Amino acid sequence: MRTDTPQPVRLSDYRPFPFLIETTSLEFQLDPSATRVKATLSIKRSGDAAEPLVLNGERLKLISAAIDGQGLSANQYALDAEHLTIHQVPDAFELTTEVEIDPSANKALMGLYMSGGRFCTQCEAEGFRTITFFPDRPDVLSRFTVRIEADAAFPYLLSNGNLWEGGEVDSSQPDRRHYAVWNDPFPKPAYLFALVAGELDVLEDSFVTMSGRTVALKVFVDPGQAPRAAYALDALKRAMKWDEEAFGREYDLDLFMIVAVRDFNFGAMENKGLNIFNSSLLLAAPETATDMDYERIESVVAHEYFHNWTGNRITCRDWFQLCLKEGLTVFRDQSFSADMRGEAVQRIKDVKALRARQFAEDAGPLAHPVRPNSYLKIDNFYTATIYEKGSELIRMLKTILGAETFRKSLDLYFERHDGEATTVEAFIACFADASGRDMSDFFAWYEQAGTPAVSLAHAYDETAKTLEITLTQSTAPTNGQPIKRALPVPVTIGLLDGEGEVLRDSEVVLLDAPASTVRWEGVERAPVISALRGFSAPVNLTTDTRSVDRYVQFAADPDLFNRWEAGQTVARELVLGRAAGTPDEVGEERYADALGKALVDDASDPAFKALLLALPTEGDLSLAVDPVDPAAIHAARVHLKAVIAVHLGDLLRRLHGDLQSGGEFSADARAAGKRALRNACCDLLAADPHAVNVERVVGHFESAANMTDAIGGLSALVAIGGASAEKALAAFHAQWRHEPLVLDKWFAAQARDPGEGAIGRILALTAHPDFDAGNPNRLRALVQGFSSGNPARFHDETGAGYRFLADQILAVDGFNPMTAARLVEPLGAWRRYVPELGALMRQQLERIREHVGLSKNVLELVSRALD
Ligand code: TYR
Repeated sequence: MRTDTPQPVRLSDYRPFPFLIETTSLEFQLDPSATRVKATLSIKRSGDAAEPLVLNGERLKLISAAIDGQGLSANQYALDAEHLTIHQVPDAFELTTEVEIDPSANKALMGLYMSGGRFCTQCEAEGFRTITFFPDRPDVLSRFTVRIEADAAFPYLLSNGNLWEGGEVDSSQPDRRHYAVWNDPFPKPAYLFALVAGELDVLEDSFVTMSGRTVALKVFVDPGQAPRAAYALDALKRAMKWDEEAFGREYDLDLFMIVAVRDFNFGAMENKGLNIFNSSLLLAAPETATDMDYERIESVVAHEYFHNWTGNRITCRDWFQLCLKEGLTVFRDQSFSADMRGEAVQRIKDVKALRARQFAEDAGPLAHPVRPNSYLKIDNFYTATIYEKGSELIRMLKTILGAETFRKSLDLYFERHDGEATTVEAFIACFADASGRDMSDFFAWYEQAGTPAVSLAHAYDETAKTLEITLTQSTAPTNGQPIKRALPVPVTIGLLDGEGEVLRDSEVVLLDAPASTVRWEGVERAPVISALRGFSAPVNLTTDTRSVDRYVQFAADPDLFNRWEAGQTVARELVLGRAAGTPDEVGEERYADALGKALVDDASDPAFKALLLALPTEGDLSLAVDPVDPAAIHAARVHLKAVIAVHLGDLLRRLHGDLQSGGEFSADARAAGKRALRNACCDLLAADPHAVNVERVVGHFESAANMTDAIGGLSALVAIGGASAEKALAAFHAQWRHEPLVLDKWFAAQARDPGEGAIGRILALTAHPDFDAGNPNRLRALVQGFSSGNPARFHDETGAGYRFLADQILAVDGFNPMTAARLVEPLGAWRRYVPELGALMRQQLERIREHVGLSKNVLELVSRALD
């Protein structure tokens, strides 16, 4: 058993930092293995006179420290593994420290590290403390000036803000050291600091803001990759324009830079004026990137840019307020994507992701509120709950208050808190003040974990023409929160008749009690109730809708989200029924039939049809049963796919043929929608793998003119298995072995192989010369691709899948705890599985917990999972 129990950080312990750091001047002497960082901080006391100065600092070699130029003697300060404490300091002074760090040894990818021979940084949440001694907390804002010096092997020297000066240090010296000085006029917390140095190519453009200022835009990428940055740059310009129009937000510096790096723990980072991206979310060319990549690039470029206001200009007082910037910014990027790509399709995709990641999290031991109140490692709280559920809360505010008041409230927020580090309370107060409504009930959404279950029952009185709708809600207990309150749940409802004609347009019903009944008069015919339109609240809804009425909705609901949802609900019932031993063959045929009709509806868009064709994922299905038997779900789902493939074979093949596009590639939503539909057809045809279909799938792969089709074909072949899959995988590897981003896809496709014996093949891939656990993209492609994308094999009855995951977590934890911790979740769900599997999952969690030298990151998650 471990004896050292790390202490949690609690929201209730928040105290302001007792000093102001008015300016911060950093001087970097870059060297891959011995970088020197000199920091000069001008400090003023703002708190109690007795307070010592306590700075964060980890893995730093202290060279010297001085106050107002006077070197500190050993008895004036104390140094431990995490802090530098200076006991007595004046009320106003200048502190200078010099430290040495080793970026090349930094495999945790936090702080200053090397990626592809270049220097780069990641400071959110607590990476800055591995660069220099500093109050590394988001409520300490300072004006930064950064001088970077390096030798000629690092031609670009970048940091936040505007470039002040640069040039050669001493041209007579043979190493030709050069330097650059950057100044960021906006006070910022240390987590927004960034530095990049190295050889890069740049793609440039400019943007004229709404007040007529010209902003230079630069995207930096690995040499030779500049053409692949064009789409990101275009997305950036669209995002800048959109934020002006939708939220009145204008960019504030003369320069905006983005840098792409290959080694990055997360997706991207909003450092002021210098965003740093995982290259997988920036580089795109038709041959190498799928439409999904394009879509994500567009949304992440927008997300990081939008942070300039929601995150940078207004930041978080402490990390418990993380959703203040992340939930809001996800909402903003989702709204942007909806405007770029179509509202309904975007909403469906966002809800699918929400259910897959957030609902799963909320249903397990790792459930936590959107605003948590304690943590061991804040890195563990970059979760779907903070991000995706956080965004849903903002969306509900808009639904409840209406678009106009919503905008007014945000205007007030920007005006009131610009330049501050603030809280969720202050944010919600803006909505209360702008609307004149009491928003205190709404706050419970931030404090309460778990997905509410809402149920709807109705009674229609044919003679009185009245309809009564009764809504009830309850939220199951979660870890540490046994008792739950009723939340204000906006339920958007519209009515159709049995022919699919509109009886009533949408209306928002606010359910803000455990139960409530609304009565609608003058309902002329027996209604089909279309509730929770647009997924108006992040809840699990069950209704008393009859199966026939679901088909009415599936064919005719004007709310496209609910049209899609009706189909998913039918499919879910069919799969789960079969998995439970009560197959409904007539129902399966009927569903296939209805899908066939939806496919030939000329009025609907191909992207939407592609979504209709995709069955609920195994993860989604597993959320609807207790306990989960993954093998039964897998088999039942495969069966329903096969029924559809057989029933609609001719139609699918015809569509697949008709949708083939020659001509030039376009990344736009229309063209992507057609490719999505064609790939959905290919995916279904693979579920009925007779010779004609297999040949078609092989043809799809071999004739692919873009990565979307190539991956669509490859995945379908892997699902079929056998010789054609082997051949395709070999060909794909041979073609793309020098393209890391594409090779990630090759690993991911195999990780999702549902075939017998897949675990052995996946294990073997960890020894493949191209596998590199040190690179988070490659690691996730294989390991997360397997644990989250391949439930049939992950839940192998021998427990081999669980063992594999635990081995990977332990191996990676040795050098990159943050990324290791992000792999834990699939095991965390052990309680929801059939007991034989649950016990095996639990065993692996226990094995991880007992591991000597385990990081706090992983320890926190496995302990919570076992609680
Ligand atoms: N703030 C980043 C975002 O835009 C996410 C992030 C967080 C990136 C922590 C890296 C990191 O280490 O969502």
